[in-house]
Amino acid sequence: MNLNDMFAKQFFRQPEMTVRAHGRVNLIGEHTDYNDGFVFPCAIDFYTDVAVAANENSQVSVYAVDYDERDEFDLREAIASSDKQWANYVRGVVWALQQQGFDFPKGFQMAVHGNVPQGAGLSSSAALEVAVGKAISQLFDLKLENAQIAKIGQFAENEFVGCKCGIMDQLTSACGETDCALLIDCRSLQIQDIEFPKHLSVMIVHSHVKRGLVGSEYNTRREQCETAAKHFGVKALRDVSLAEFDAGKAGLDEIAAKRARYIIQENQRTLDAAKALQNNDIATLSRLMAESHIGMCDEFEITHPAVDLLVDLIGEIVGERGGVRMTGGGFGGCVVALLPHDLVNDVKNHLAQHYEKQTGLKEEVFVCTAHSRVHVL
Ligand code: GAF
Repeated sequence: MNLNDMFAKQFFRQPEMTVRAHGRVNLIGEHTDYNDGFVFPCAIDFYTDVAVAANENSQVSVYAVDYDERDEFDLREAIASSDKQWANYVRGVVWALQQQGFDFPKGFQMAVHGNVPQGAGLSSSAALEVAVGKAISQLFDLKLENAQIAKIGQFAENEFVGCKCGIMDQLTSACGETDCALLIDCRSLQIQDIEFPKHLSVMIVHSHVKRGLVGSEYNTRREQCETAAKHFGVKALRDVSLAEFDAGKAGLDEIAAKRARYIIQENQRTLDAAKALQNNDIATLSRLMAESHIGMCDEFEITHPAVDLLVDLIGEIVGERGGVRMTGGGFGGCVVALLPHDLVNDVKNHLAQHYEKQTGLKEEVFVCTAHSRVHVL
């Protein structure tokens, strides 16, 4: 049954429109977004769809097809957290719009369905936030720009859900470009689209490591970065060069110093990697992605042994003909590899031979292409 039919079954009418927003994978530039730095993601094949229709009253009713659950709230009352986690992304966006003065007079009915793997670090929550923001904007003619919708989604996640994430995931979902990776300046929100070389595949491999403590560890990393920025007397670590870091690190807490060094280097690597991809200089890209992974492992301390193993196994096949590293917030989740199409099967076979044997976990491989921004279907 398609989403329109599911909507009709729940609400006894047809939706006015359906909006689609994609998940994302980040090629390089991890945890740099909330340091006002650079990231280099693309939107991927997986998406969240929301079908909506306006109500005549102030009631909001949301049906999650994938959980077979329904959430209801009234716009005339203060919006509180729900005990259903998925519902908080919808409530959070409505709350964020209200907080920012976008009042809409009527409620709505909504059906949600997504296929972004959950808990994989591929931004299922950002895709939901962006789809909901776009749908409300279209439904009530709020005329929000896509970048504004991304910011509303981030605000919802920071202040309503409680994860102090940066802007990367929402902005990628809101502003993706077909066949391109986006070099995003997370301070100015300027985006440069860089086309993938035709001979490369984007491979994502899910480690299936159960991610625990992601939220709290994520927020801790952010605090450590902020402590370091304060030490250097700057707004964000984006404003510190490696030379300034080396000259001024005395007195900074050892852990915060490790985190800061990683961020400062990762920012530069991201800029260099975007240039390398643009110039089809895959050997350089390969080196930068490898250095990024080592930084995430040793200095930022967000990888996991099973994820490190995936990176090693893929690296054994790909060598300098492609790059591989963990992607996303960390503590499990996925690795991303850029590799020539003709190596895809070799990598799959190599992983099938070794990963499960050594970890007891089964890898899951997705080969993706870069997709376009949030849109009405
Ligand atoms: C998560 C966050 F939501 C992003 O903002 C970003 O910080 C990422 O982790 C790490 O690069 O996806």
